[in-house]
Amino acid sequence: MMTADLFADDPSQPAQLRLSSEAVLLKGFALPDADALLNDIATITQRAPFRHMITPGGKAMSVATTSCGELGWVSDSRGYRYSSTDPQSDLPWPAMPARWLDLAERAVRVSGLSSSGAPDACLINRYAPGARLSLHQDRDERDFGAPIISISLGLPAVFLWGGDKRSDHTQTIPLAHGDVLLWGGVDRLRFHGVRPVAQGALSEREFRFNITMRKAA
Ligand code: MD6
Ligand code: FE
Repeated sequence: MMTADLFADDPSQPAQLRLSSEAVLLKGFALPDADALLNDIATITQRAPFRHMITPGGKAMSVATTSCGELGWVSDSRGYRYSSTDPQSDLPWPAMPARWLDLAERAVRVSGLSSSGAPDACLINRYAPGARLSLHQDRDERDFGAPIISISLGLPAVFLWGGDKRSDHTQTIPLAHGDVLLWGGVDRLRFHGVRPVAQGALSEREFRFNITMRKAA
């Protein structure tokens, strides 16, 4: 059950919704930074372009992916892992912008979740209409003590929030431009995914972007 915890006496504060005991959705929390975040993505992807990684099963992901930070998440025929270099260029990933680390710190503080430290890895996803992410757990990190911090930008999406087992019931959570979702602690290994992103209206943005910061090492 999702419970709304509105800051009733301060209408300037966005809503905070608790999905589970240690999973929190901060509606619109990144809105003031959204244009700057999209500009940062444009800069990062000049050096580390979006690409459709191949899963260990041999299929190209529908989501286009890149990374920034000390470690980047990569997938190929050998599996999923973190790498300090971009396998496409053999160069280090672009640095995580200070603005992103600041936003992560503020989101963790506002959410009240505990954290073993600042993120050192950041995955950037680009969803064209139709792109999706099947149910999975984030378990390639060495440290599960820090929450996953997920920022949604652009086209809206439906996030699937499952349990500790793949077969557990999933809730559907609408994610809009500027929303920040965090999950840690006892909820750190929850199954989650993204439904196929719907086509936007003609005037709307072309893509959904997702920035996911983690502490991987
Ligand atoms: C999202 N991405 O794009 C959420 N997790 O909204 C993920 O959950 C994710 O894209 C692990 C590895 C790659 C991912
Ligand atoms: Fe994930």
